Amino acid sequence: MTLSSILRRVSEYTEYDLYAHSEGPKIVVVGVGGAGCNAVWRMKKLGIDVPTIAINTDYPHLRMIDADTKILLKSKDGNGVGGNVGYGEQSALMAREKIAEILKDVDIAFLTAGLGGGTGTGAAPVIADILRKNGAMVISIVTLPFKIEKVHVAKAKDGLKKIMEKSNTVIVLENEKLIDIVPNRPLNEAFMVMDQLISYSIMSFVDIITKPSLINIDISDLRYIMNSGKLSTILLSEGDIDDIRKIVVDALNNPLMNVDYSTANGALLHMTVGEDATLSMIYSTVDTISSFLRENSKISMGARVDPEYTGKMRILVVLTGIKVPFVEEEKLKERSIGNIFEDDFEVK
Ligand SMILES: Nc1nc2c(ncn2[C@@H]2O[C@H](COP(=O)(O)OP(=O)(O)OP(=O)(O)O)[C@@H](O)[C@H]2O)c(=O)[nH]1
Ligand SMILES: [Mg+2]
Repeated sequence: MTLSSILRRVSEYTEYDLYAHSEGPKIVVVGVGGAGCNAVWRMKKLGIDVPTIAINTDYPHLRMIDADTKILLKSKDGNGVGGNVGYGEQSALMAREKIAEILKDVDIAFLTAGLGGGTGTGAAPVIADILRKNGAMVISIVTLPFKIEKVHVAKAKDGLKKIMEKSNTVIVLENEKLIDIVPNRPLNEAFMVMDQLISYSIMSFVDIITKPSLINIDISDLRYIMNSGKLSTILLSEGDIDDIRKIVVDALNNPLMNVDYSTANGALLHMTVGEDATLSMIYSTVDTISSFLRENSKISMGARVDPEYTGKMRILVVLTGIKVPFVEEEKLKERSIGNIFEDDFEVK
């Protein structure tokens, strides 16, 4: 992206644009299965301001959590489907019409599930399909199980393929990465870290779309980027504006996903900056990120001024078209995140 195109985008921004988009797209967050519902619950606690929908076959769990709408899918005893993906899929198919009715008129859906169990893995692709057929853009955010959850891993692999077929993009996060980040914490606390990340990412996304920006990312930008690659990852970081390179490096060094960037062909970059931000700062952030993408990659950017960010910058990057070893079934190339860190940034 060139400076002139950034300037063009800035000059295109008018009061009229704000007015024209004031109604905004209808966005919902849908959590499926135990992990998905937990993520939705966390977002509710954090004050997300778009409707939340929790879907599960597990009645006691669904009862316990907080969401704007809860959908109980049928299972034998109301206690989940015990890891049976076929039952999970069937339970959603049986409720197809009801789900379609509740999720009608949705423009953008964030669909989240922990892959590996029966309900999330089986039902989430069905729900994504319903949403797409209703005309919604579906951004799925899923977690992959720990390697030691052996049976779950195989189910997750199949589930991931299915959800990829039904979503505009699937953002994948690996539970395994939690071992590096919170090695000594009990499992439920480690899951909370993951849920927090999912929640924060979705809430940032919603923020990008719904709040007026200095440079807007609208639904068509989003559609453009989200259709550029089936698998995506989210990178998040913030820091002082005196060291923009560090902010970018920290984002690229995101420890929650082992990805191969070499195939990345699209990025959505959103920056939150203070009133002291300069155009050259924004330009250098965009430039650094785009240097990691292949030539002719699609990149869309937005920036928002928030007085709380004076002297600071927060970036959220959604990289699309990445490879994940789990899916590719090939060894992650040596050009891993860690190596990018050292080779390309010469961080001391
Ligand atoms: N991030 C996160 N992951 C979880 C949590 N609980 C379980 N997981 C992961 O998600 C996978 C699926 O678990 P659940 O979501 O509980 O399964 P389910 O979809 O409810 O399926 P059934 O219980 O078989 O009906 C597991 O293999 C774990 O790797 C959680 O609270 N947060
Ligand atoms: Mg469950």
